[in-house]
Amino acid sequence: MLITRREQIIAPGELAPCDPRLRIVGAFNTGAVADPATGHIYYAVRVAAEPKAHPDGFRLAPRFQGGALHLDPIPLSALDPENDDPRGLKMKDSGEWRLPFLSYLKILKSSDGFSFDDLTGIDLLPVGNDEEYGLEDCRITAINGVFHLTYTAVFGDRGVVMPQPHLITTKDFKTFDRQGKIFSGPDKNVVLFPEKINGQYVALHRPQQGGHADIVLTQSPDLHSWDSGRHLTLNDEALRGKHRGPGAPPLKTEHGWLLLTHKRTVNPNRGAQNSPFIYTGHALMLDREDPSKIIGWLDGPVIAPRENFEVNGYFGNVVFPTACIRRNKNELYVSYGAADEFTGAAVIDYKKLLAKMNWVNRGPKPDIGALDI
Ligand code: MAN
Repeated sequence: MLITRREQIIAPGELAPCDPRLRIVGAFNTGAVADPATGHIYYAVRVAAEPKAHPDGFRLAPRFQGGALHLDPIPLSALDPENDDPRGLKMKDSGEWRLPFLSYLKILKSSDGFSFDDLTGIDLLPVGNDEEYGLEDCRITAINGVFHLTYTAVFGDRGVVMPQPHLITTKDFKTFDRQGKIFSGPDKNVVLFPEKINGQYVALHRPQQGGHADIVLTQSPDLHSWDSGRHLTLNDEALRGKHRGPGAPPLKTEHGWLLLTHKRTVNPNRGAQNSPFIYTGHALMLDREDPSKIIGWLDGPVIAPRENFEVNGYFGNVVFPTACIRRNKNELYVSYGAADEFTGAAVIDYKKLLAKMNWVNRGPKPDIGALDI
């Protein structure tokens, strides 16, 4: 079996909200990193919180501004009854959008990757107008002993929900330095490589260009000014997907950079209870020296919604990988969002993954038995 362990590790009901007027509806899309000093794993959980109650005839839409939570009343009659996506509130007349939830990050720690002694953690709440709808989908990369938290800051830009990647750095997960915006939106899913390549920081991101959403590799001398980037070189038609994005920060291996991605496809079995899409996790191997080149890939997903907590939830049928950590020679530890509600963790048999991958421009598959991995 490719996946040897797979569990729900965090549920929203286990966490206390940052404000008594809110209830937590999601604890998902959780970035994770191993602390080299202790072997503990630090997490940045995306907490999504909705107003606990709504006045009759209204839906409250949360917003965090000037250090305070605001709940804006929207008459139910103003909402588009045709919109069936629970992730957004669409106005009937103007077509404008608000979010039904506020997101923020909760920092937690685990010694084994599956259990937590304390779920109180530290909350990173919105700061500044360009975070008014929250902080979403954090990934963590250690670069030169500094943990880099890249996340999507979200705000309302004339009725459009605008996602922009921001950066927070920390050395100890106790004090945090807000570095602000690192890419202009609409853009999401920034993952940083754990070391400079050819003297430059390297990132993968998923800018939204004319409805097309795909993975772009870009470089920077300082993490703030980036070159225009290039799409990952796709050697196989099967890899082209209109909606895919970086999942976990790339992991350095002896074969290249192992990258977990997510991909959105239309749910063929969509019924009244089912979400319109399925989100799956995939695996690519990128060239060590030129990571814009895909040198290996897995046919089909490495992980797809299967367990109850992945299939049923706030937005069902979503598996959204956000961290990939080498546990030992043979095991990868993956944390992922499940159904936009829970955090899952899985252990993947690394040798089997390599053996199942296809390799391009490399002749025959590497002899997995002989590899020192
Ligand atoms: C979006 C992401 C995530 C979310 C998925 C699935 O693409 O930004 O926040 O988990 O959709 O709903």
